[in-house]
Amino acid sequence: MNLPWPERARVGPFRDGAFPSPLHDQRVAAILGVALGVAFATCFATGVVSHLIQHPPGWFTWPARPAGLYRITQGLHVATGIAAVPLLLGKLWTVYPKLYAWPPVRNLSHALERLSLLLLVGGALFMLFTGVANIDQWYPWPFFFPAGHYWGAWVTIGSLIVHVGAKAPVTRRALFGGTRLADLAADGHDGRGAGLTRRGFLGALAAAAGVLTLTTAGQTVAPLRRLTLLSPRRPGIGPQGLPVNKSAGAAGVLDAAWDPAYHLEVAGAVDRPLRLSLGDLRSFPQHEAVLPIACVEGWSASARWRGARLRDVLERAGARSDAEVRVESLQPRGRYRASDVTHVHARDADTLLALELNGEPLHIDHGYPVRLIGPNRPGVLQTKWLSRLTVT
Ligand SMILES: Nc1nc2c(c(=O)[nH]1)N[C@H]1C(S)=C(S)[C@@H](COP(=O)(O)O)O[C@H]1N2
Ligand SMILES: [Mo]
Repeated sequence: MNLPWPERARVGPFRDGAFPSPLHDQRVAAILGVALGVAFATCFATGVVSHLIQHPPGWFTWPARPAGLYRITQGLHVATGIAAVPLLLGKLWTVYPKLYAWPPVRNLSHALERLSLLLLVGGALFMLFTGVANIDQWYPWPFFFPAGHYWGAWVTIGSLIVHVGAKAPVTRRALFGGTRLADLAADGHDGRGAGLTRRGFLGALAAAAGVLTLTTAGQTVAPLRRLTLLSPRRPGIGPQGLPVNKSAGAAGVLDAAWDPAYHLEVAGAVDRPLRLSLGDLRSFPQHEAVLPIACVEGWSASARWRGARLRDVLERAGARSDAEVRVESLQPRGRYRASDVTHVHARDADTLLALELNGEPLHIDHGYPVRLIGPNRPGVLQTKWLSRLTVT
């Protein structure tokens, strides 16, 4: 044989017909692409909302009502991310023969497209891996998870938009031109014998996504509780019927929290700085509210909280009516030892300095002596073991 060099290089997977499965086709790729597009868009939007709530720029105000809104947006974030795992793996398997396309690079725009796919595939795998690992509180990387996950999201969504733009005509043709969906089962076999049909392949991926979603949603949706095989925290399991993310021992607050001389300081932009004992806090009108803890990791659980209203305490101290508050914990170190309360949440009748949970004094792991709990705040902002309120 006397083939010119480039043709002689076509060995192994570069050969024509190296990938005979009829599942490596544009229609399967297009259907999975649309499903992934919807999942990633929902995951991105809900993720950005969560980021904005935790780092609010001037133009953004997150409302205090409905009280369970964050539980829904963050539940969706985690559910769509998890459903995307089997969809992405299926899609990558469907299209991976294109890695061996011949010639490897046709022209400049083809080269750029292949390069952008590197960002898209790398970004998507990075987002799903870091997200799932975070749910398990496993951090096998040197960077701070929220920052890496946040910037990774922009890279991924940017290259996804480029990809959707580049593939729109092919996708439209694959989905609406020629063969109907009903033909899928029939034309899955091409005479080469055994193997999944296209419908069987897509059905298996959809089932995998569905099972993963159901077994994860149980950490938020009470009727699905018994199905939560994969989620590390289950609503209803933990002291006082509520899961705990950070225990008092792990936070290093045991001595300070049990100290009989405990006081909550109220300071900053107030007319009358206060030093409130537990007895003082109990002498405020006690208010009860049913509010969820909705963790960024996707689990959530409702509970009945009781304590002094934050706004009553602020009023006693003579704070302005539009005051914002930084709440700090007895916890000496750690990123989540403090949080900010916007004026919308500080004025809300259900934002409490909670002393009781489900009819009993707070368990030490739930924030005894006092924790903050407010409607529609991410769990990470529901600071436990309060030591100080600074009004700004
Ligand atoms: N001081 C302090 N408060 C904290 C945390 C923390 O690490 N330190 N973790 C937060 C997170 S991430 C969540 S989800 C909730 C969990 O509340 P729970 O343990 O009472 O269920 O508490 C929040 N309050
Ligand atoms: Mo959390």
